Amino acid sequence: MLDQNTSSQAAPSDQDEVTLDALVIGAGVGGLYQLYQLREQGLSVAAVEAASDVGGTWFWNRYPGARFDSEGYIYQYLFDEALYKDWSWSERFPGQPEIERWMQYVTDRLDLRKNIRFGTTVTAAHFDEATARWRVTTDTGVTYSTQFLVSCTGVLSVPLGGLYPGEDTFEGDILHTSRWPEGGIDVTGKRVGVIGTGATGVQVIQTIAPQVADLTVFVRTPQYIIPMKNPKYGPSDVEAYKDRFDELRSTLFNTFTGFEYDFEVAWADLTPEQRLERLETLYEDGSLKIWLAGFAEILSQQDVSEEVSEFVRGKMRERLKDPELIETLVPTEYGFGTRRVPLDTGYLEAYRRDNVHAVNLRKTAISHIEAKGIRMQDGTLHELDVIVMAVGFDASTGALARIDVRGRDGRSLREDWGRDIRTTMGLQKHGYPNLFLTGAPLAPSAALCNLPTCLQQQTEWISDCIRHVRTTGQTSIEPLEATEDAWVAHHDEIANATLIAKTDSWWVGSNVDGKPRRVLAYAGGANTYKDKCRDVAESGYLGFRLT
Ligand code: NA7
Repeated sequence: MLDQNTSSQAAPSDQDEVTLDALVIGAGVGGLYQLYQLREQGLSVAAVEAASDVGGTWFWNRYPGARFDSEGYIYQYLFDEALYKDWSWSERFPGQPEIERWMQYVTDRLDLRKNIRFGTTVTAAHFDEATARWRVTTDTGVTYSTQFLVSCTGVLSVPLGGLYPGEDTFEGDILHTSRWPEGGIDVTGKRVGVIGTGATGVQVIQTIAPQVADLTVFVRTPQYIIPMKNPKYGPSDVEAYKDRFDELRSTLFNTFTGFEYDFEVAWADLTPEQRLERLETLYEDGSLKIWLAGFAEILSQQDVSEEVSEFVRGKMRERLKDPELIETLVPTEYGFGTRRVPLDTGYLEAYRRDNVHAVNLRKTAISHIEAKGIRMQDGTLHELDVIVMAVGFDASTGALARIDVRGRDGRSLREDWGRDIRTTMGLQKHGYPNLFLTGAPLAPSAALCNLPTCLQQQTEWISDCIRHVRTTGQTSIEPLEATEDAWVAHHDEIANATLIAKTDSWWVGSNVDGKPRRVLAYAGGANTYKDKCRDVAESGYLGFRLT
């Protein structure tokens, strides 16, 4: 039922207390589509967004060189052919400014802005059992009473900070990549230090190396690096990918990682020569294909992992040439693809420039940050004008755990996840009726997926679920404890058989002190996951309590 005092077409109210059918937290890729779907269903719905505009990840991550590692044409919404085809990418892997423009295009085209309240951070969300509604508090003083609450808070939205003592004493600029100011900062001719060499660090380093006077990169865990091929798109390229719209729509939701390509051949079925030939072909594609369409066995079999890892190491050694750089920058401690694989454009070659220096933190760790720069434990001081923190995020759980979320009986999500990170299919959590999650742990969208594919699937499932609750005359839905136990057990069984579980990274939460360790992403495949979600819906939500 629509509430009397709101309308699905209304602008976000200026009242201090707003009553809604549904509130969406976040206006990124997931939040925008969720808002649109629920509005189309006729619900009174609004979204709140901490930023001053839409975009989520693509609003915040405006650091130099930020760009897709997914092909642009698979990083789009597929529910509306015209919406898809009326946007044209200028290259295979577009950069942040173009991505942000695309998100603005989607927002305006779907007329979503009027339903979004920007500059608003949710501070608390408490479930009131008497009314079966969520009471949501924000930092602007506006509160919401809503039947359904959907978290689209992003997988990588809480930057890590305060990692080293003395950060506040630094006399130059110190900033996290995901808090890069609009308009940028001028690094020309400056002495810059970058801490962190994940997908973000790689993009920053390769971009600023030619601009700065001096670049010092603090390398702790090196990455397997695959060179990106990023051709510009002319009209015929654009037409060619748009012609594949129907094919993409049927393919993307049926692959292991939501990309257009998938694992096709078994390692054991090929001769050593054929394996090498296949690896060379995939490497030459200049995309994530060698990882996500190579050999699935790299995720579970140590011998295959070692052979493929050695193939990539060989390519990296050829590019780096210098033995000291090879020692610092070629990974040996973990297997290819058990952490997120970055694509690069001259990242490795940047280290061969005279103005770029790699500091191997495995030999000498950072002691602290002080007024003039970064002091090492051996006493060396790296004098700097700018420190770039490319140190990553409190992923998947971070944003929601920073909100005081209370479910039935006053239970706290922060405390629950502080003990053990559990969800039901990454979509709901036992004890928290009518709270829906996207990008949350125990679903592929937590890491192992082309995000728009998985976020479209999850938000569509949530919309269908909400429709079911309303049309069957119920007021709330919540997974049973046994359902959650079964999903967690299923998730763990698959996850713990992979080499991902044995490898430290944000994928297992090891980058955040005290975070309970669990493989965050469902590793059974986005395709399998989608089918399991569909089965739940088709069963009439068996294993869920509808009241
Ligand atoms: P990541 O992938 O978490 O990388 C963070 C990097 O920062 C990584 O190299 C870390 O080394 C390093 N790091 C973190 N803390 C420290 C400290 N205290 N000292 C030195 N180095 C540190 O984050 P990104 O932003 O690059 O990428 C996140 C995702 O965005 C990526 O996976 C894609 O999905 C898109 P460590 O590995 O911990 O030794």
